Amino acid sequence: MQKLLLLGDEAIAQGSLDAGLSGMYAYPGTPSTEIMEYIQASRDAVARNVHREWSANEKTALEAGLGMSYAGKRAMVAMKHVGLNVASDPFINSAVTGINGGLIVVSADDPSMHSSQNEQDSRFYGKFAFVPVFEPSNQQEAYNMVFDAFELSEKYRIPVLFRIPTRLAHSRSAVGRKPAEPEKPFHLPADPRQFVLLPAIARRKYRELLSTYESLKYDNRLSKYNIFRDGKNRKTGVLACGIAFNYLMENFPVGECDFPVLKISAYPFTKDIIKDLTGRCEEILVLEEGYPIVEEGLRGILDGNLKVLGRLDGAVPRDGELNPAIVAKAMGLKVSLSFKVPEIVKNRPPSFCKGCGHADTFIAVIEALKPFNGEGVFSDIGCYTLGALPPYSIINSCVDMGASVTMAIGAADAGLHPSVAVIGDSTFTHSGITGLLDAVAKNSAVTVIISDNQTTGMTGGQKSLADGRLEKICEGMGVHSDHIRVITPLRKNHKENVKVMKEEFAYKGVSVIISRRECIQTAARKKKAGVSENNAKE
Ligand SMILES: Cc1ncc(C[n+]2csc(CCOP(=O)(O)OP(=O)(O)O)c2C)c(N)n1
Repeated sequence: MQKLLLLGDEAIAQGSLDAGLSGMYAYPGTPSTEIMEYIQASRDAVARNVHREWSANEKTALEAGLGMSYAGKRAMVAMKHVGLNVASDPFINSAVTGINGGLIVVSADDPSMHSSQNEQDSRFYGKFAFVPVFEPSNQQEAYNMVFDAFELSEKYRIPVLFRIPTRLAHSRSAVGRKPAEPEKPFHLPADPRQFVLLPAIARRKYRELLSTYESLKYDNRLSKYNIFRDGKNRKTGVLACGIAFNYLMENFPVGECDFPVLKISAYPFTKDIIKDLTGRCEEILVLEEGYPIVEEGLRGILDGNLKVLGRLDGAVPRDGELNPAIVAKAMGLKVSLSFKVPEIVKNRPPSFCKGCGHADTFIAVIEALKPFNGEGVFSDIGCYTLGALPPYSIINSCVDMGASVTMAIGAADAGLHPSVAVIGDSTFTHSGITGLLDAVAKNSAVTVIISDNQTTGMTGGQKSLADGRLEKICEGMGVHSDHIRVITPLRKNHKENVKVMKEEFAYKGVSVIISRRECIQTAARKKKAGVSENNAKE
């Protein structure tokens, strides 16, 4: 058996390729990005011509994945947890239509919000959509689960959700590979109306979905990942979900854990499996990364007859990421912090890279706003959000992808002038475009500054879909060409850039300023790649 040293993200990617994947669809977002990047770099994927292009956003990615499934092929879709909010409409409805070729949706959660706006728990979406959820506890399990997930998906004709947290996505472990499976042949759905959610069809399909969700609990492809291990110490039974099981076991590097432990890595599960714990223990400690979803359910089932410890009673912190030390404390074990964090990896405040075009854009915005209210701008999510920090402190909002444009519209409606949005090129194509259409349709008095560094910088420099097309997109959407201005954010152009901004801020209609300079990180990477290519040719 070949073994590879893989990140959790890469284990899922490799598993999908070995399980006969035909199409990968994703929008970048930490900690999920490496799934697509691994497939894009895979020689096997290139040789097989597995589809592996970035999508405009998570919703378009999921819908394209569903389309590939419609055609009978296996597809995978990946995103960060908040991306599932964007994709939630097709996600929930795809459970009702059902699938044809196997469909896996990977949602990578970010407890403790290392690089996210919230720490929502994707398992919630599984229950919400009546979709089975796999929550691997380690990289090998993640790899193995992909095979079961595709089979389960095809057997029950249902999409399957994978939930992984940052630590699993971004840590490496040896993963043994299984024999590779061929891709599924192209075949259209037997029922031509399967994907037509007219109310009469949807009602029938929804009832089918509810009954499928019940049957799933008994399928071995899910239940084999929920494992009970008995222990002599019967006072406390531990129910550990996904990676929390790994954190638990890290407290027992030598010898066995002597508490009875129920590991949960797949949902839904039957109430019966809980009896292994409730039947022999005085209290149950629930360890789960994210929301107290299982804990809440357990408190309901047990009706106060058994003590339940977890996030809801403070045995475990209510928010934030778990780790082996938190688990040890909750269990009354000795907490051994054996690793000292070296100086070099200590927290450093984030800042713009030296020579970043976003910084020069903000310096111009600050000056151009002075004669007006000078109150700042609506911003969006990307490297440019650092404009919220000193010495700039010019950003008043960062809510969700695309919200800068639409919040600026609402504030303009309320009388704010100038109402200015700052958005990156990738965020603009993700979900700023539709907001701009609103602005054009209503002739809102807003200025949208697209800080175009020609890449998706924040997530590592993925392709930006609007590259070379921004002016045409804005014009095509109805922004008057007189009010589509292109500037180059360099110190030497500062005066001219401030002048352009002042003119557009004064205008009482829709204007777009494209402030374009390539991301210096991407430029450096390209240069390096070019150099090594030249060297290779010599
Ligand atoms: C719904 C959603 N999807 C993905 C992300 C992750 N993410 C944050 S910013 C960003 C894109 C940034 O690219 P761009 O707007 O071009 O700005 P840059 O970082 O290049 O300055 C992404 C993908 C997110 N926060 N929310």
